[in-house]
Amino acid sequence: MADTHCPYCALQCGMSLAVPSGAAGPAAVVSPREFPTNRGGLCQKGWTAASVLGAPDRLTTPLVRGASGELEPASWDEALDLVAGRLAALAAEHGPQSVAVFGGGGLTNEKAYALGKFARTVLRTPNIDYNGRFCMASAAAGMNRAFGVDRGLPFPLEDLGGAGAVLLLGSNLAETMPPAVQHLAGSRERGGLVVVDPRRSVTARLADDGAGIHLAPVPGTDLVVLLGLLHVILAEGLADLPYLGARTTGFEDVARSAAAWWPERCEGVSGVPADDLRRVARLLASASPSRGGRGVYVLTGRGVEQSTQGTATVTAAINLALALGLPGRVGSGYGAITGQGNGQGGREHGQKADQLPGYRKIDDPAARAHVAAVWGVDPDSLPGPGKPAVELLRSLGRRSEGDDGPRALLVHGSNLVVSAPNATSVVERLQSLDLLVVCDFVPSETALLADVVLPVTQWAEEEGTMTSLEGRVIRRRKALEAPGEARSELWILAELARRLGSAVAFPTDPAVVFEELARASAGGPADYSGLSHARLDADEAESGPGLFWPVPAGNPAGTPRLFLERFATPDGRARMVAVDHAGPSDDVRPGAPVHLVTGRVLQHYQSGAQTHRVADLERLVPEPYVELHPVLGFRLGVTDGARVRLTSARGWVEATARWTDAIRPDTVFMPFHWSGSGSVNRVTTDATDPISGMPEFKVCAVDVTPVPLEAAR
Ligand SMILES: Nc1nc2c(c(=O)[nH]1)N[C@H]1C(S)=C(S)[C@@H](COP(=O)(O)OP(=O)(O)OC[C@H]3O[C@@H](n4cnc5c(=O)[nH]c(N)nc54)[C@H](O)[C@@H]3O)O[C@H]1N2
Ligand SMILES: Nc1nc2c(c(=O)[nH]1)N[C@H]1C(S)=C(S)[C@@H](COP(=O)(O)OP(=O)(O)OC[C@H]3O[C@@H](n4cnc5c(=O)[nH]c(N)nc54)[C@H](O)[C@@H]3O)O[C@H]1N2
Ligand code: SF4
Ligand SMILES: [Mo]
Repeated sequence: MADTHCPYCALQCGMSLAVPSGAAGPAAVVSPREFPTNRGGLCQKGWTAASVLGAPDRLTTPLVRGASGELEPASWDEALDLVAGRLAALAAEHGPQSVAVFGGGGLTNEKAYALGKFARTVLRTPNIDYNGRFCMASAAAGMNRAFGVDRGLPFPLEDLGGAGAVLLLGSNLAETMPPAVQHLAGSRERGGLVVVDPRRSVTARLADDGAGIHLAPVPGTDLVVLLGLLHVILAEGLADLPYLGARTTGFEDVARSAAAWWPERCEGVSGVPADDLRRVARLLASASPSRGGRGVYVLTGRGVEQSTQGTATVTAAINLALALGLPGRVGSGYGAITGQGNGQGGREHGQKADQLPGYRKIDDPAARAHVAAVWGVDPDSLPGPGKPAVELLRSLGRRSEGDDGPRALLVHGSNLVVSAPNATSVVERLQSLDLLVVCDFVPSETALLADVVLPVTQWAEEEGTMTSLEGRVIRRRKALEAPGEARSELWILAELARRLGSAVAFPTDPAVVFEELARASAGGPADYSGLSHARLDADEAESGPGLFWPVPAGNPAGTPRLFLERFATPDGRARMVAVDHAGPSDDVRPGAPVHLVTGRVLQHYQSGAQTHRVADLERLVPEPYVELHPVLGFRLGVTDGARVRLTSARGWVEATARWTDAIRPDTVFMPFHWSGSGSVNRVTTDATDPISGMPEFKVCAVDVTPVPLEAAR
């Protein structure tokens, strides 16, 4: 029996794994465990998580593309010698930047750290980024700018329970983190849950029956909704002026920018009735601490962040929270709901293009000196910042004057072919590489394109740490042996480093890697220096709920709530920044008259690489689908259950139409969990937010057409 956490999302539900004696590994039995985020609850993905480990097509040996063009089993020596030899040759001929690395927010802290270190010290390439750019980059940019630090929830999730009101923008928590819904019970009882989503999602329905209010804006117009709410707060004298004076800068500019967005003007752009905006603004104000309320939380999810104005929208949400005097007060605050299992820790320890461990900036001379000393290298040997993910992917294999894109890519923990925006062009870029190496534990669509596939251990087969959506550092524990020859990435990176002649040490024991990570993070914003596996184990044995960073060596209790005294900015005040609405990059137009929004469904996880291999989940949601309103269906001749095609400027996708009145009639919704002709990322845009580099997954313009019966398979 091992106490561990679910392998999937950032809620990191506590669970125990038992392996019946005599049974093979995947027969492990999951049982929920008391942990503050899930309190004994699990979703269907968590319950069935162990079965993926025994998937019939689990990768158990390295694969190398042979002369026949097929991937064929190879020994570890053959595969690693081949990879190291080709990486060395490319670097010698074209320079170190000719090799690129793509990481993932599902990797443990130890693996993410080792990957960043490997890129900077062995490959010496600036070209490393990761799938968190698709996920948390806008929230991170907005929080860093306003608060000087980015911890998704700067308070324990349980704090939500006491609030009078929760404003949830672009998050479908009831499907993406079901056990977290219990933390909304308090605000629902008090009639204070406000959900903003163009769909009447499962989460939006939680606001029915007097539990709160659902606002359904035109996709991509949340910034206007937020400016309208701020306008009402200011116009009706509901702002917390003493707090604004004592704890913020920039309020005057922000107030001026909101003055131009009176509710009726907002209604014209967002479609949200002006009276609803007033009602919500008053509800939030009456629950806010300055008016004697129980407290308010403003929370954002991918629905508002995966946008070319994602950072601006997060900034507007933070401005609203600051105007109400919420951040840095017990019982109130602003937070962004981190997505991937280690989406928080994965964005702290150096797999981000501009980052060194401890959430340090790679262009900061003091940070370079500190981390280089831990790694035993010359600070001047460390590369500078690289390109954010979408730009990096676009540059792969590109050859033109003055533009020599990477020729090799190592992928660790992402299934780009399905999950990257404008995916058809990503496949073209991957195919133009001299060498594609994919580490995975199942043959994902991306692995199937690779020249070399390296089988890894995952989750219940390894020790490590993860950092939950609240910045709580927790232990992942090994319960079973990995099948066949699957090896940990820590070992793979060490073996490649050795073959590439590096003198830098790459320990393979996760506890030792963590010790080094802790030293490298010391003094940085995400300081783990007071932590070790032993300390985390001891804390859990005393039924401590994990430790929240920063945990500097001098403050071993950790920091559940940030900003209570000051923000992490030079002057200690939160920075308010005026922002304005520009609209999506790909707005509806003749030829593409319908908004397409994308997202998730409870039973499937991300690219589906894992959940499509779980029979129970596959049975519940067996095929890709598109949600549309019957009014739109009638108008376009797309009946319920028929096959429908969505066409954008990038390409087309086909799926089964599902009629529902839970969506705006000018909008269709499609989850992104499928590959091939059902992969919605064939039509999404790869336009990005100018500050965060985050792609605009959530909104694009499509033409919606029925697929004639004879053409539909
Ligand atoms: N079942 C399941 N759970 C998951 C995951 C998964 O793949 N499957 N992935 C995990 C990860 S990595 C992440 S990042 C989280 C994501 O968690 P969420 O952010 O909750 O998930 P999404 O479904 O992507 O988007 C949320 C909502 O945004 C809405 N939306 C779309 N466009 C707009 C808009 O313009 N404005 C507003 N206000 N809303 C809009 C969609 O209708 C959708 O209901 O989930 C995590 N949990
Ligand atoms: N249209 C649209 N597209 C989206 C989104 C959206 O809302 N709409 N959301 C975006 C978001 S928020 C995210 S987070 C991305 C996620 O999309 P991806 O980055 O594709 O995420 P996963 O499908 O989880 O892929 C992770 C892969 O890593 C493997 N893996 C798991 N553990 C390990 C490990 O320890 N080591 C290695 N080497 N491999 C491992 C898994 O088997 C899987 O193949 O998708 C983005 N794409
Ligand atoms: S909510 Fe997330 S962490 Fe919890 S069981 Fe489901 S997928 Fe796992
Ligand atoms: Mo994500």
